Amino acid sequence: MEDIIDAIKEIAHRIDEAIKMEDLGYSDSENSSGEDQLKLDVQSDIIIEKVFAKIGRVKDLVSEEKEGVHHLHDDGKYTICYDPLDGSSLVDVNLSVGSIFGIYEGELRAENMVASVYVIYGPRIEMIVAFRGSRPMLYCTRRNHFEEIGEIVLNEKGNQNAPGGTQMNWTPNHKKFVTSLFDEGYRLRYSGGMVPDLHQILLKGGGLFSYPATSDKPDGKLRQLFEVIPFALIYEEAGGQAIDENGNRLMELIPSHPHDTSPCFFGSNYEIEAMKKAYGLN
Ligand code: FDP
Repeated sequence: MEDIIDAIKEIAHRIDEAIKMEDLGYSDSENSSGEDQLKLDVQSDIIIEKVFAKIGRVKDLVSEEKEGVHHLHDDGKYTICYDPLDGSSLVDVNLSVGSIFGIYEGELRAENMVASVYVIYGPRIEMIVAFRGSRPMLYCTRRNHFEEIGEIVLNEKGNQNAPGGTQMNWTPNHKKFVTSLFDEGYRLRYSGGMVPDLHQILLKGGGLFSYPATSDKPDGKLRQLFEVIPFALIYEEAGGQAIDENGNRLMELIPSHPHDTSPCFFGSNYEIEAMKKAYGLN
């Protein structure tokens, strides 16, 4: 797996350079979810494809920006599902964005994910790597090299609340629950980028990120393979929980289409238990 992690480090440097040097405007195309693509989305996708093409153990690639599977190596072992530039609507206002990678062995379902990695492009590049069964590890770049910083462990309870989706489309029950956390003293921390928002909660010890079912998006917005399942592994391995609105573990998801979405709740134990209670799940 070291070759794949090294490849992601190379990708991170190249995408970071593209963010800093290249045109931030829109391309003429849409991705497979019907969203306008930035030139940077397309370019990041090409960077990733080129770097993984050199790694024999990568069998297939599935990109959030494209329909279908891109086959690389017949005798490869892993399928990598990735979102090349998550939160790309934040690029033009110069907020942090990220890349997310889910590494699967076998069929594309959560239980077959063996490792998950995300990169955050902020003032510095940082990366979190999680292998199934061990604590996620934080890496930061210094002088252009990734240095291992340490394991990430969530506290039992945090103080941050990152509630996604448009409030007028929330259910009354969800609204009540989000308000109840603020009434307990939770602080609003929501940039609109899944990577920086979940990263902040992980590094500051805990809290809740939610993207619920809404009246306009009954299946949520965030994609299972590229966003939801990779973060579910990281949150569980950090000692937290990741569930859907019925209380099912997101690590049990079986996507029926690569671009399926799911409502999702990621957090430390206290907030997830509070959510289950508010949703009448226990
Ligand atoms: P974006 O549309 O900018 O790509 O991946 C989708 C995403 O960003 C997430 O990064 C982010 O958490 C979410 O959408 C934000 O959606 P809302 O604006 O609906 O809260």
